[in-house]
Amino acid sequence: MEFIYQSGWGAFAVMLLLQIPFLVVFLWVINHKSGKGAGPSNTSAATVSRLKTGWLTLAIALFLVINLASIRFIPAIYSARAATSGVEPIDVKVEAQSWNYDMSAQEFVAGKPVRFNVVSLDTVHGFAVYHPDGRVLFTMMLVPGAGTSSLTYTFKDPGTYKIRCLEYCGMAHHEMNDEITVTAAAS
Ligand SMILES: [Cu+2]
Repeated sequence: MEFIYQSGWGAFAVMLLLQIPFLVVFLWVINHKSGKGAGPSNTSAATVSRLKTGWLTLAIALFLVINLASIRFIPAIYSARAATSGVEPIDVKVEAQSWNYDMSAQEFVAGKPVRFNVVSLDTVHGFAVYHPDGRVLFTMMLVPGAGTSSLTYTFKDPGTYKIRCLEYCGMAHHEMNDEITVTAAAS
């Protein structure tokens, strides 16, 4: 059971379990409730059936292509890939506490995987890392008592990365931020 709560694949499996019954009902309805009579339309049942199969195939193909093409952007997936790339990640300990972060290191080198081991000491906090251009690279939700969450990330670009809490955590939540610096890899 722990697998379901503690890994990205667990969440993925639960999502599939929720979607499969929905898909079965959806397919049953469109197969039983449509194309029974021509109704106001003059299109023959055979043509409707052909069109329906075509559209469904297209929709399923699009669904698969978009999902497979975007799977590498899922944090659990790129974290797992970075963790298994063979390069030993640099471990960083992060303690989140209202309303700041205590980090064991804040300077990293581009291209080297960094494993953030993050824990909340008091209430629910977030740990979101922003690229220098403003994009959110990833965010972690930290639940007190749930232990340490780890995510491995490999920074590509040198620069100053902002860290912000994205879980409302009280009066000074808006001031809960920090920075890390990524320097270019020595060539
Ligand atoms: Cu916060």
